[in-house]
Amino acid sequence: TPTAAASARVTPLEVAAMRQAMLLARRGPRHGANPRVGCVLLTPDGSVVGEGWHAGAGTPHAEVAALRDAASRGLPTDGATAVVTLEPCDHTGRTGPCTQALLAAGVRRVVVSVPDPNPVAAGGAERLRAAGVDVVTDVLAPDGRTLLGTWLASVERGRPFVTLKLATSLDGRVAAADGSSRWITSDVSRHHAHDLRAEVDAIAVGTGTVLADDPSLTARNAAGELHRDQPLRVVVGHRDVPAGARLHGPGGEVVHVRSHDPADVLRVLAEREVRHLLVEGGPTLAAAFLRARLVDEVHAYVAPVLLGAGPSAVADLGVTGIDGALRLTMRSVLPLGPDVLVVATPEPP
Ligand code: AOF
Ligand code: ZN
Repeated sequence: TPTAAASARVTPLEVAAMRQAMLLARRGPRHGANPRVGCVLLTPDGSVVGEGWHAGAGTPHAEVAALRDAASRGLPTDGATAVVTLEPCDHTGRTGPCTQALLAAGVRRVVVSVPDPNPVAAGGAERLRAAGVDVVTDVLAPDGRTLLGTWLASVERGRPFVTLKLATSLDGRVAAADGSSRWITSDVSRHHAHDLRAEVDAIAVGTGTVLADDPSLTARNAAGELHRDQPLRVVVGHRDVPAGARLHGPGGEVVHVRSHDPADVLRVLAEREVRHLLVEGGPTLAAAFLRARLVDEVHAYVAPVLLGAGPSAVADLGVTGIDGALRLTMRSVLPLGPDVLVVATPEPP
């Protein structure tokens, strides 16, 4: 395996520095256009001279932050080893290329966990080797991939990673026969779902849900206060959003995609560098994403409530016989107060 091959070429101090770099990376935000990345700079004898992490798009990359840390401590980086969780970038995006910064600082060796899958930024390892730097990749790669999470999945797919959220009664309904839907699940489940909103880049609902429920689609804490970063609010469908809708209140920017095709929605969002989309309903939008095989993960909050009538969480999927059922793989079941959260993933197409 690449990991075994890499481990033969790294020292125990470098592996320990990689674990530290991964902890540093976790200080960065889980959401946003950019990945979480950490970097530790070591002298040739293995002492730490600088540490850095990436705090989100537009801020310095982890390598540059670590070089600045060393400079601010008055410690030399000449001949140093950079241990970094993602392959250093070789492009000028919102900031300059990390390859150039590392070379200018005299770094002679670079230890990487995961190669950068983003075509515009990739090529750093190649560039550094061409400049005579010793580069080792795939160190603790499984942990490095876990750290990158939905960012990596999104870049690999070339579209946002899609989580479908359902909140249902035990018999799979999202509202009673008269349309009333507040509150099927408990406040424990609702707070949990709000934490998920704070982790994603965008939340989508159909126009039917806007008209029926008038949601605000904001990420709030248990006290009802808005988080600092708010997800983009995406309305899908041809009907207009009423001028007085709660969506027009404080929160993230509102984007209206006048199409019923989930692929159109993902295209618009990919252009805006959305990496993680949460589809919150209603049943028509959920079915459209499922039929298009554009759901990566389902989060179902299920309450011990029976309604016996009323709309189900997912509209017609075109399944006429049991052989055509959409089968998912159970990933986890989490009790949440009186409810449970089921996380399941569809079979890859
Ligand atoms: C690195 N170190 O800490 C991060 C990297 O627009 P920019 O300039 O912020 O570049 C964003 C891309 O750079 C991002 O999509 C990913 O490929 C890479 N992120 N690279 O060398 C870092 N965060
Ligand atoms: Zn960079």
